[in-house]
Amino acid sequence: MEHDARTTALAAVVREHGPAVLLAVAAGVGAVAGSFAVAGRLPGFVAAPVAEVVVAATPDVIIRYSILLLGSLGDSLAFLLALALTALLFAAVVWTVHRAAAAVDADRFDAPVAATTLSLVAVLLFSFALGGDAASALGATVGASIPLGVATLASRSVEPAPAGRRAALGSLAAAIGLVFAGGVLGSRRTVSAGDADATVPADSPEGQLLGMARDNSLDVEGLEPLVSDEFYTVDINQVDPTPDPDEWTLSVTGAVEMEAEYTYDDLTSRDPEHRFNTLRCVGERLNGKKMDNALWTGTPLMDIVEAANPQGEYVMLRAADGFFEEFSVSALRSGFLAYGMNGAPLPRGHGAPVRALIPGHWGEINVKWLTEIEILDEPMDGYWEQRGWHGTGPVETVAKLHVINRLDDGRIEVAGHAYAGTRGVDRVEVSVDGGETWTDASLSEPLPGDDVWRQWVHRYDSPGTEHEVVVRATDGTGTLQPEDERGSFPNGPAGWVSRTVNA
Ligand SMILES: Nc1nc2c(c(=O)[nH]1)N[C@H]1C(S)=C(S)[C@@H](COP(=O)(O)O)O[C@H]1N2
Ligand SMILES: [Mo]
Repeated sequence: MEHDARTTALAAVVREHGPAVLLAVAAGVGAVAGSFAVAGRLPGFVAAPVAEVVVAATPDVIIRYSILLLGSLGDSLAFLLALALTALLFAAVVWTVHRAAAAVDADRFDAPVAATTLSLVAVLLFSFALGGDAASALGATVGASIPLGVATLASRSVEPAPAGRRAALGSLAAAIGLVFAGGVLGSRRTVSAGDADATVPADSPEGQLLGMARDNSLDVEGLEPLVSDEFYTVDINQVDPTPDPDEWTLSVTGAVEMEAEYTYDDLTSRDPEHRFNTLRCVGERLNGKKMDNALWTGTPLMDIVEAANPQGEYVMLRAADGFFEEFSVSALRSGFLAYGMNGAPLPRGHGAPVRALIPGHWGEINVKWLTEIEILDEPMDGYWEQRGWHGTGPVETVAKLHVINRLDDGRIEVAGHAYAGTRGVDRVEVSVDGGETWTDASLSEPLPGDDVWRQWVHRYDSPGTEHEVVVRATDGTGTLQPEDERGSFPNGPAGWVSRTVNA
């Protein structure tokens, strides 16, 4: 029967080519793991350019939801896809070389060894072409050589065929081992996003302000302090750029009387200022965790903007990762250029060497890895606005409910953070009966600054049954946080946070 014949033919193909393909895939996986072990999640990693292509090729509707809404899950999916594609690219290189080598007369030289050597040379060249980084390319080559070496040895001692089943399975096992080893090594290399650092001298200006933030933080089990322990990140790319501060410049261009260019030294040689500033992502859930506060060190943007004498009312901030956001020059004037965070140099994940901080606005216009300030005559869409979001305006007022503790004396303790941008938070009220009656929560002492969150806490006797706790904030202008619920897209989440508490 024709169908059977086809199945048999397919089986024959699998028998003939299956081991070679498996071997090539194992080598590809080894190459990616080896490069990661050396380079970490940095631009030299062989999967970095592939990740860029993945993001560029992803339709805007998916980007719209995946980065801001799915957040780290969307990030991980795109990164995994990039890793898999990179491994397959290397597999294709190895397979092609092996095929070519097999076509050569095997009697005249040691075919498996020649094929392995040739494919390793190809892996070295290909990974250098991808990552542009010699160490990472060597890592990839060593990574690929292990599964290939295992296969060569296995095929010589066990089977005559160059890529027998046993050889292929051995190489696959080697590749899996490499993924674990490379994963551990590479994660260590990847510079952390940079979190609150305890080694800042207590008597430095930063140390004193961080000390004040510690002192003002409410003593509530499980509540994040006023300077976040872990500051969230949101990025359009899988692998962050790493501009060299010595070569980095910030240019002021467009509708200005005087275009200008500043070096890292130009900015850091000015008298440093330290500001608390809270950021919140427009794409987060209402009671989400993409809202954090840090102490930033840098210089006000005002002087730089004025020196250029802007002729337009709009500005586009552009960054080294291809990100760009537009807003008004008046908001830019109160902005800040930050090169330090929590007493340490600005971490890579938060935009080193220099990022913008624009008080009171959603996180997205706080452009990281800033390279250009372009003054515009006409408004233009930024990166997220091109994808349907409206996240360049002032933040909504929010009171979050992140902590529910049962105290030893039987009472219930609820707590969280409240934030209202430059309007400030004056009051947080809590209802423990689903919104019927309201009580004032205690607030943390305010920190200095125009754009800083506060913590709130409320303790009460349990009603003995399941009940609904609702929180709402009032901002510094006396305006109560609107009750109507709204999802994140496109203007950012709104509404009162409520959570069910079991007695
Ligand atoms: N260059 C650049 N700047 C950026 C982004 C980005 O992807 N690239 N993300 C923006 C978004 S959506 C937010 S919410 C904030 C988050 O800053 P963080 O990562 O330091 O928390 O950075 C903004 N600045
Ligand atoms: Mo964001």
